[in-house]
Amino acid sequence: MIKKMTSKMAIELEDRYGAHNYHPLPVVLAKGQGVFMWDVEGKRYYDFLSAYSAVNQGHCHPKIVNALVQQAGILELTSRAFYNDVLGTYEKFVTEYFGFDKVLPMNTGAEGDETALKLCRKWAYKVKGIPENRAKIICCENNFHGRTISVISMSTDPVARNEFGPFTPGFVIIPYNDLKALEKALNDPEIAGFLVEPIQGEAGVMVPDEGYLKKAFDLCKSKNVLFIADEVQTGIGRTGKLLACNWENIKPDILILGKALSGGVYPVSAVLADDPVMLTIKPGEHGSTFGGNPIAGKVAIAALEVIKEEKLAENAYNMGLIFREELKNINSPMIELVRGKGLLNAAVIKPMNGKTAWDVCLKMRDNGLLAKPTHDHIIRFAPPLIINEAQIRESVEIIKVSLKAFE
Ligand code: IF1
Repeated sequence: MIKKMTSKMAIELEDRYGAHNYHPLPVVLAKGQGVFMWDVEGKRYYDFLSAYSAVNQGHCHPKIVNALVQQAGILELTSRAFYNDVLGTYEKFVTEYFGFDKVLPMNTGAEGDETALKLCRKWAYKVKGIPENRAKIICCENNFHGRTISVISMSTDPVARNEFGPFTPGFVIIPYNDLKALEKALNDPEIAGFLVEPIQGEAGVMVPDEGYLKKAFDLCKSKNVLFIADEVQTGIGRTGKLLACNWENIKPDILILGKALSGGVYPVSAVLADDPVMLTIKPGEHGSTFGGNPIAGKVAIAALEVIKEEKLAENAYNMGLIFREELKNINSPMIELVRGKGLLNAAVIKPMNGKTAWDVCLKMRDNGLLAKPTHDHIIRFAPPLIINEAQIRESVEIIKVSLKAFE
């Protein structure tokens, strides 16, 4: 007889057999639907993490799940050694959707970032004329672009990088939201690209000054440097526009997407660029076994259609306004600051009576809402973009009651 899984059993199993590279909030989830998740004991929670913004369209969206199930029973994977009858349709769809000439399909965000770095270097040598092996890419302090060796070579977070060296050379790190620093760094003729998150997620939802991205873009253009936007977390409606770059009307030279490109149903990432950049990579120079597979194509088309059909960027914008206002209205002494854009939000928590952001998250869990602290004192609030006003208000009530418990 198989014993029914309990939270305790599931946690013990992960602890015993899984690598200890995570420290999850103690809650064991067994089901998701829309803005909710349920644990193995059947308790319901508002999901205010959305799998780090992958589940923008809501859990188990029927249209996206259906695309996955249908295609899985027809043709799952061919590799790119052959053509398949979905990829071209998806490539046409996604490039028209975002307004680029070409797409290079990958699977995870980190792979998308790696792809963008390679593309930028190729362009540097073939088009810009930087001497081979000399190209440099500017990135920002407190960035988060993933976990691979080259990506963590850009990191300034000791936890992400320490004892993983030696690192990939060729990165110049400048402060985020600092145009003077960018201008100075751009004076080096061997700079090929500037990689930036339009809002820094892992850093604690750091929203740059208005105009920063546009001015940074213009500075890059004046020096023939590629502006590379990592919208893995900020893209696909999350900040109240389809892309966070849309807030400042800029079209990056290279755009990296992941997470919600599949609605969280399947690992799908994409790198978009126009021909002068994208066509610098030739057959055999880059790829992936799974990138561009038929399931990913069908899933991504469905996930992107849902964003438009359900007007999720607009909803994220409207619900974000209400959420931030209501959160500020709580007037809790533990909330030092509320910031964000659309439904990518964070509260800076001031510890009280020895209770930290972690304790607040445990209390919110007990009261039926899941969120995760970052950097000890920040809590991210990022529900699926399908959330409605009544649900926002109920969620804020849960947050309020949870904070009051510590006063
Ligand atoms: C983890 C953070 C979020 C990303 C941006 C690329 C990637 C990510 C802007 C890589 C990934 C994740 C990964 C996740 C935690 C998470 C995260 F807290 F670390 F910063 F979302 F806020 N670019 N972000 O945010 O994408 O390879 O993971 O598909 O557990 O590491 P990936």
